[in-house]
Amino acid sequence: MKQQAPYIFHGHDVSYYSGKVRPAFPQKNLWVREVLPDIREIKRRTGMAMFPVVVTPEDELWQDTSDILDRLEALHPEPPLYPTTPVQRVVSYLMELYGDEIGALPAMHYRWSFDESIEKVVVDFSMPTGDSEGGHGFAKKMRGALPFLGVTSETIPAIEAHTAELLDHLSEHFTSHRYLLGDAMSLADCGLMGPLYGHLFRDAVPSKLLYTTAFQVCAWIERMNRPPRDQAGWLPDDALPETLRPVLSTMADGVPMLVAAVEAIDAFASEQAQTGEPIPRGFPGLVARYRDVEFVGAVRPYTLWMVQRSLDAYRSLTQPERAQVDAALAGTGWEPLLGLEPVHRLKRAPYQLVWEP
Ligand SMILES: N[C@@H](CCC(=O)N[C@@H](CS)C(=O)NCC(=O)O)C(=O)O
Repeated sequence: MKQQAPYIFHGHDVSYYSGKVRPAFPQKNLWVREVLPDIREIKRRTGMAMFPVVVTPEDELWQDTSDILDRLEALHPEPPLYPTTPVQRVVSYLMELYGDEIGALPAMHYRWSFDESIEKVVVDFSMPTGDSEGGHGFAKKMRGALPFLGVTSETIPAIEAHTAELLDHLSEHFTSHRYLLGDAMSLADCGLMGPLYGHLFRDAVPSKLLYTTAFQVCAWIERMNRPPRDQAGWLPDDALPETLRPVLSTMADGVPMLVAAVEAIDAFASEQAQTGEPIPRGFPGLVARYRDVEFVGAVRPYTLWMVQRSLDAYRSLTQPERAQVDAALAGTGWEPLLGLEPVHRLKRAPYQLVWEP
């Protein structure tokens, strides 16, 4: 589709979810203009003070990174970000799910548990407005919120061990492949940029960790933001790179949380749907295993909407295709997620989550 005007991308360098969408524009050779989020305008148009958003040349407003990527793919299918073969397609959605829902744990910890990271990010937040005090209130609120996000003295060792292991496996992988599925960017890479770019690569404490222990991951981040034109494609025959299995296994540290969240949302749904009230963004009560510790945090109904994306991709397959996916993921720890059968279903209409009848 030929563009008459640029896409307007409301994003921020140190924003988690902006990092996920930004690479899609150069990858698809689209004309884009990035602006700082106009929160008042976003709230006026969507009811939600949440970014990134994209305003199209036709003045439609797209909110939510998964929705944004789906729409870009539908309108500009070449080069594709979404594989159509069973294994690579399901794995892409699972990695997007990891990036959106589980990668937030290390991202929040490394940004808000360390004075050094806070000092830098407060400046990063304040620069666009020129109000040097502006970011301090937010920083204080976020630091105070860490226990509610599940970042506590009990879970921090597990979060750090998870991060170190993930960076090791990714470094190994990117030594022989330029992207997660081979030699072209995919939805999986975009999803992983959420935690890795805005937080881990840009914040003071984790950026040192990346620079000193994960050079190949830094090189991938650079490729994502400035994608080279000579990408050759994903591995042939729907294969997964050998080096991706350990990455998937470490990512599966988050599977018990996702399963517990879906079960809790399902249990909460029947009564909540009767009330006719808007669906709350979160409620307490998530308890799950995370590596060798017990994780206690909030249940967010949005998690079900994200999990549905992977389940829909898996369930739309034929039986033999599902068997291929099962074989590829066997032993990685993702099996319980694909086995979920939530009774309730959420949709976005157009910006808020509502139960599907
Ligand atoms: N699920 C949303 C999450 C977006 C999100 O949480 N964005 C952050 C900035 S990176 C935000 O606006 N947070 C404000 C809030 O949560 O109220 C997406 O994928 O777009």
